[in-house]
Amino acid sequence: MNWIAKPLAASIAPTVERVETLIVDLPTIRPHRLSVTTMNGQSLMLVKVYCSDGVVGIGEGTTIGGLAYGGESPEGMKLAIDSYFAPVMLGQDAARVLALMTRIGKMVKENRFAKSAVETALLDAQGKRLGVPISLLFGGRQRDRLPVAWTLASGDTARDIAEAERMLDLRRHRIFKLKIGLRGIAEDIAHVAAIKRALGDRAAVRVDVNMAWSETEAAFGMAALADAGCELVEQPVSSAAGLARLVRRFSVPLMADESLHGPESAFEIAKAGGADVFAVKIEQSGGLLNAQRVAAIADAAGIELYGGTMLEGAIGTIAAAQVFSTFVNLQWGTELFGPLLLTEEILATPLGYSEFELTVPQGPGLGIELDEDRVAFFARDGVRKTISLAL
Ligand code: MUC
Ligand code: MG
Repeated sequence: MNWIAKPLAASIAPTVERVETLIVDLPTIRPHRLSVTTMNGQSLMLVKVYCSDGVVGIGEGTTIGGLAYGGESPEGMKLAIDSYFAPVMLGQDAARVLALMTRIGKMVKENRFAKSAVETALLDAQGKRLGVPISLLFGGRQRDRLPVAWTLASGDTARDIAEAERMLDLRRHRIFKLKIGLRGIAEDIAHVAAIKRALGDRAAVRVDVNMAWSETEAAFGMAALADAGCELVEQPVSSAAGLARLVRRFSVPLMADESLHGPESAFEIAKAGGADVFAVKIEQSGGLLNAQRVAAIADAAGIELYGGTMLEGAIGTIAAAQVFSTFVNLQWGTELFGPLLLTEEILATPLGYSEFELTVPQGPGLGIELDEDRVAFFARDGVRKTISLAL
């Protein structure tokens, strides 16, 4: 008897037949204020990869406030995929995801967010083809449910406290990340302290400064935040060297976010001992495969892990959840709450948030299904329907 499974014959390998992109604009439940922008809506760049075996994979790319956060925008991703990714993907073996991403990487130097969207679609297709969730393609899950933090970013202390209380009552979140850096430091510290005082031991309070502080401001801020009961400070300054100096000076854990751009930067930060925690994001990493590499570098360097978000909708959120579920260590949980910030559902079955956690779907690929009528309804048709710009 022949015990060796036959490899897929080259002649029947599924190939990429068509790549389609669209932008979907969805409003947010309230203005979301960060130091870099205020979001009133989110634009999802969706990509569909149609394969010769009839399988269709979907992926998503988002940014925060258009170009306010980094070099890519949903519109730019769409343009890059239509003009530069699709031509090198057509006719290629869709099942060899790593090889295809390497091929794309030779033609497209940067564009990590667009790469993440396309890779998600290829992995979704491959999982559907094999009848397994994406997590299984990454070595299998360590966990089926992920703790999910919520970001308080209304800009108003009383409103943030009320929002946190509601989340605790709903048993949806008990870790809160406060967006600070827009106001003066003293005002921000008072805001954090008031929220921590109101929530006490019922919830964890963390902050994200989104690079708004200078190093001297951060030195003052870190000490005051520790006194206020803040347990984690995310990217207070922009420079990686500044972050490394702050790590040495303060005991409150420091998390790298914006300075983390995939495996190479993870390695540089790790070498410099430049962070206590990495906020791993599939888009910032350049895809799920790179996110797993970032996690491996963190593990090797003794850096702890947190599953971050670019406020993706359901597709990007579940793509991240699939790979985060496989991380050996995920000491700080995740913030995969993006779909909950949006007023509209675009899935046939909404995601499962309960008991402070998100359930990672079990179905093939991403394990989710789009409600195509709703997607078509919210698809951008010429002009964008939500505004994200307000300083
Ligand atoms: C960031 O900088 O972490 C994540 C949550 C949120 O509210 O904004 C993002 C981006
Ligand atoms: Mg951040």
